[in-house]
Amino acid sequence: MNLETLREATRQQMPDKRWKHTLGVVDTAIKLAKRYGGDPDKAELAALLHDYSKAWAIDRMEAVIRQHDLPSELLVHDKELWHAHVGAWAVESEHGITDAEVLDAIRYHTSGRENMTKLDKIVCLADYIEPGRDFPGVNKLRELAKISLEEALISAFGSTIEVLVERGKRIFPLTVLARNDLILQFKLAQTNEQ
Ligand code: DGI
Ligand code: FE
Ligand code: FE
Repeated sequence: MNLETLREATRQQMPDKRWKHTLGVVDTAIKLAKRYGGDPDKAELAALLHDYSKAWAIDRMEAVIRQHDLPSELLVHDKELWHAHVGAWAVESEHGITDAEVLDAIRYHTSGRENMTKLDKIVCLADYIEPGRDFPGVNKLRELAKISLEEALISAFGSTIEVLVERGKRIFPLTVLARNDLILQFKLAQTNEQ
């Protein structure tokens, strides 16, 4: 598996704007990995592939979920969640990516999950704060990202949950589990520091 081939294949899945976002996530993920003692190579690969299926047609994603036994629960939640699971399936089946850590970081980059790995956290946070992102509160997240992966993600998931509630949307349970777990991890880390 050659990184240049993967890069080209990924670029071809998406419009230019999404590709630019992807490059921003790659850059940011590598920086976060270096800052927090993660693996920069895995961070680069997972970030490159994180939105592989983002621009796929809804019908195509639904077919993958149904035909390849991805969690059917996805079908009753926001379609924005689908590309993460479908993308992990796609890069494994189309490009032979087998690194479970990388596949999980892609699979959970939107929702998060309980017991997020360092790589999960890095990719998820890089996705929120890459330089091209512009939403209320993004600069606060960029500042928090300099202090703590956990604290930044607690805030990021909190804002996402607030927006979903405001819009009357359902919340994927993994996001709530992820946030609860991160709060516990963050508190424990603070207690240990004292
Ligand atoms: O693919 P991106 O746009 O780069 O970012 P993403 O994969 O984090 O997708 C974010 C979108 O997913 C955002 O608009 C909120 C939406 N979403 C819908 N339901 C949920 C959700 N995000 C989370 N974390 N949890 C949900 O339940
Ligand atoms: Fe995404
Ligand atoms: Fe993204």
